[in-house]
Amino acid sequence: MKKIVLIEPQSKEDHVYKHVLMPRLGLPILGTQLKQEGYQVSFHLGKGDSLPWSKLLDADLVGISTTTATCREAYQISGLLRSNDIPVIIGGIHASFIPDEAIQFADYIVRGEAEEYFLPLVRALEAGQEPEGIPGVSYWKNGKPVHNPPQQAAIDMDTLPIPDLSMMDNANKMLSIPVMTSRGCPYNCSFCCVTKMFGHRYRFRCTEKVLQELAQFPGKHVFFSDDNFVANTKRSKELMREMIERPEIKIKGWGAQVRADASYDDELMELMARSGCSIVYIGFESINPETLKGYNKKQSVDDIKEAIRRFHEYGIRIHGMFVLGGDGDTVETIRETADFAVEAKIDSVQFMMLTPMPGTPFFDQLESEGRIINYDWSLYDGHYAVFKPALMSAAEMQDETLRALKKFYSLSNIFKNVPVTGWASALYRAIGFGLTRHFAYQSRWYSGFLKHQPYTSSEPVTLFSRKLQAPVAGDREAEASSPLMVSLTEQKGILYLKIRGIADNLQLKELNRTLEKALPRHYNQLVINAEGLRFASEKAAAGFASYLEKLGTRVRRLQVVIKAEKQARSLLNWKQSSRFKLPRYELLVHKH
Ligand code: B12
Ligand code: SF4
Repeated sequence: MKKIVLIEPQSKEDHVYKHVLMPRLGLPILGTQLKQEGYQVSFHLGKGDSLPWSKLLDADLVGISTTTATCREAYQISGLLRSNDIPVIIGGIHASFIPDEAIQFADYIVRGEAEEYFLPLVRALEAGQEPEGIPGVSYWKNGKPVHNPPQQAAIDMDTLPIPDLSMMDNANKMLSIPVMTSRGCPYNCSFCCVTKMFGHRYRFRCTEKVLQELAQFPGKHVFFSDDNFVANTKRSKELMREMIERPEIKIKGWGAQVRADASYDDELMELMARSGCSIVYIGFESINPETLKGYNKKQSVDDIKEAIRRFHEYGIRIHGMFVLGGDGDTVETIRETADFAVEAKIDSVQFMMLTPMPGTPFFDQLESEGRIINYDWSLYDGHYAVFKPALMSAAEMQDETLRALKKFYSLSNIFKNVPVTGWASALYRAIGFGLTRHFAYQSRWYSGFLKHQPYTSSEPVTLFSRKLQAPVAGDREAEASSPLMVSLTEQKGILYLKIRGIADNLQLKELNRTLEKALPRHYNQLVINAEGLRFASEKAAAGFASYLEKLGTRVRRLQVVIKAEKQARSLLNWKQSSRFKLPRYELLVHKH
């Protein structure tokens, strides 16, 4: 098992951050560990279509990272690889919280922090052993998923290698280099899944090691990929002092996520400015005190105002991050937030919609209240209203948030605050002007979906159940076929189509005609369970594959569940094409 390929998939949905080339550091760290043990490792960041498929199909093992918004892309890639007998391990924050879902698409899952368990898992697989006893690993046994108990202790940060980013194919194109100095967060905001994944205890790498890593990037801008870079002010000050004093640290500047209350510490602010901090990303979250309380943010609106004033005083730009849609928020709150951001002269903002991320108490609460209206994980990136807010409709939240973004990134506001924010900020706002309009155009389908979406039942509802076309006597292909049993149900906004029987081309045509009429106009996800479907001929299999392609243009998310590997291969003509164009559907291969 020498050739290991690691993939961080990007979402297909349009998204402001998808234009930012920067990996999360989990896979680069795990890849470095493997490299140090003599494995041949490559790391790729991108959408399925952009990946080097010839390399992927030549791998002995593939590891894929997930967040909630990118898990579907991960599942699609995994399905295609597994149908070619390439073992796949999935890890990352989403798989850690919903392992029962993720394991359906993988051979193995590693839950939680993986640095102590990935290598042992790879070694066990090489030796043909079951990963029994490796903490945090999920795998298949006798057709059932087994979840080993989770790891007990958090990883010791000083045992981690410096991630070797050279294994990433387009590393030199990164405008900002990610460097992680800490994990964990002592706070407990209701919408955030970080503490469940990395814990409350704030752990950090020793200053020496961080400096060693920083010394690799002269002339580059660095982004500290910590959740709260200055949660321990003593160590942050020590690090910044060294960054100022050490001649080998020649980075161009840096940015990091910090809390608003960091601005109250004068010495810290002074050191941040002197060590090259050019921008801070602050979770302001809301200007509605009730919402701040509901989020358990432990921050007041005055803290926000003071932070803006003081960071500007020290010449540091502010990217203000707001989460709209708390139970105390109305349409007015969203409008007022846009006005506040303009008036307070924040350099740039992100107005995200509150999103119930799996693993958070907020997700559990909304789930139990039946308020989640869309379970398409690819929309869980803060750009889409996926639940029913308390004091407005989901469609209002969607439209108003976009309007607020357009207001902040308006032509007038690009230039309005230049005397305070400077030209660099104006440039960001100008980019934001383009991105928000592009996003508004790309996402207009979702607004329509929210206004019309009629199906949200929590129990399955049968929309139709039918027997399709009996075999025609005298036709050889039809004689090999049997009636197709087709049923369409809906649950939680997802349509499930189950097809059983042996299909010939005539029946497939009939299926096409029936679905044309039966499928509702406004829906987002269709799951076709074809586990019980067989084909009367190769021609029929090819016909079904092209039918799925066609359907994939009508449905935003199409998932096809199949059982036999042979059946999977007959569907997969994608591999033959010279340009690896992936199918428009996700393949869920039930191997076990
Ligand atoms: C840096 C960062 C960014 C960067 C780079 C993003 C990127 N490439 O995804 C930027 C600023 C661009 C960004 C943007 C966004 N981000 Co961001 N980001 C982070 C942050 C702060 C650090 C990431 C990191 O390096 N973590 C440290 C490494 C070590 O962790 P890791 O990669 O998860 O890996 C460990 C384990 O998960 C596991 N593992 C991971 N993958 C695999 C794979 C295998 C095979 C195995 C065995 C193990 C394994 O082992 C690793 C080592 O222990 C995290 C918070 C966090 N603490 O993780 C948020 C976070 C990942 N972001 C988040 C979000 C929501 C976003 C956005 C949607 C924007 C937004 N609304 O704010 C966008 C989406 C970006 C995208 N590409 O889709 C959420 C994701 C939540 C979720 N459940 O999906 C997080 C967790 C923040 C939060 N507070 O909730 N982000
Ligand atoms: S939002 Fe930030 S401060 Fe709140 S728990 Fe998450 S990482 Fe910590």
